[in-house]
Amino acid sequence: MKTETKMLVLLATAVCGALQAANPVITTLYTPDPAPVVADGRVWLFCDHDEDDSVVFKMKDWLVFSSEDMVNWTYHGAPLSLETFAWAKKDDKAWASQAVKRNGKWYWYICCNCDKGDAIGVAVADRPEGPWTDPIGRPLAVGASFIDPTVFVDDDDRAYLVWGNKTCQIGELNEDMISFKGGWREMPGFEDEKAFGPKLTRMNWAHGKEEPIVSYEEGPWLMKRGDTYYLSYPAGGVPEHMAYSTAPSPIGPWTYRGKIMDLAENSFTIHGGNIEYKGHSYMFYHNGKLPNGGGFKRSTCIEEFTWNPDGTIPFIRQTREGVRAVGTVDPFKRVEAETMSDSYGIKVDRTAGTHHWITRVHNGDWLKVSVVDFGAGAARQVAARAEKVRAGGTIEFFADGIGGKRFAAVTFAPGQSVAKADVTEAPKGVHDVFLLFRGGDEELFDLDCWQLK
Ligand code: FUB
Repeated sequence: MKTETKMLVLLATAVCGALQAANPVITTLYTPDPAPVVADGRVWLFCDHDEDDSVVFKMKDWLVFSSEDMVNWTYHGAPLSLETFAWAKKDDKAWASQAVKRNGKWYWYICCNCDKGDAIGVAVADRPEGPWTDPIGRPLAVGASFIDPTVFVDDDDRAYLVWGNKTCQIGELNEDMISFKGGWREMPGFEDEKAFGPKLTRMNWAHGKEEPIVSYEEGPWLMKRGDTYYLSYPAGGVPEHMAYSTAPSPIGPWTYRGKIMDLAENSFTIHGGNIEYKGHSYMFYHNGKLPNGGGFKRSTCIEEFTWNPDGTIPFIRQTREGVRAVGTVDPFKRVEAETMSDSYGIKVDRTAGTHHWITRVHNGDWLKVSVVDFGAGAARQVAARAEKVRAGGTIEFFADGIGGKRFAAVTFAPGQSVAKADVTEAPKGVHDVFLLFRGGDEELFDLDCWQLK
């Protein structure tokens, strides 16, 4: 396709992109099995990572993002991988995880394979971006179908880990968060239909007959609201929907409460959990709706919901629109290039550490930062910093959509790491901002950040 024609197609895509769905919320990588946690005034999103070329589960590392407004997410890298755990098989099974902050330290519970089978591991860090280390040098628990750990610290400071596929195991953690008080056991009542829902039937080929099997599949999420404990989980066999049970204690007795969500679009799994943030309730889950997505290339989505007056969880509809912003972005402070609500064409670096940037930037690619607050319209200059300039190129800044108001354009010549330009007709108030990348056919630059003055 000729460059000008390609530009027209991409501009049309970008304009539609501005008006369209906010789900999935991360567009630069595949982000399955989202595990959100609120800490230090932000929502931290821990997830695993389907590789771009996955055709079966191909997962090597775990990712971290955060947000203060629920629509723009900042990438904090891939600080944890199978390499972190010396005992982990390096067989692409870096599956679902959850992290929690306790007594100033972060604990990230993951699952993968070890020589003896399915294993749950734990890593510890001082901050979500890491560095993360393995504090025990061995798995925390090993057993058949030991996957998908969820961690919960109760009001009385007792902490629990729950996990399992077609089994649901619970163990109380010691205060150190890296050992169990007395081992673990199957969740009481796990086989009871009143506790975990009507059973399904499955063909037992060895015995040549159908047998009943629990509806609970995997991916538990344990939380508490008031005096009630909630365990939500993918259920119904595969493809999975999301269901939940409630109990007066973390070990039951559980009562099955029904379906929370239908099957995820374009994905045979669904997996997630809920949080409260800035007075809103959110359910995180994944689907396969990112371009080229599918059952092995899944992406984090978010829906807001309102608890029923009786404390039950409503049925939550999956939407393309996602959630509304609960904050704004201040462009007069450094805005990381890897902070965005949507994008086209670009990727992010795949490193650990605290410094990150966007990569694979080509002519016609773009990113969107939502709800940017320009204040009274005093912006005079925009400055951008490149992590690495390749062929060089221009960033055009638009308010409210590509083809909307172009208020600045900065150009990086090869070898130039900072580019500045005057703002023409500074926008006032809150707008979505688009950064459109222009240049030749080569890769243009890796972008680190931008800021208004
Ligand atoms: O992401 C790999 C596996 O798929 C997870 O561990 C399961 O919960 C399912 O989402």
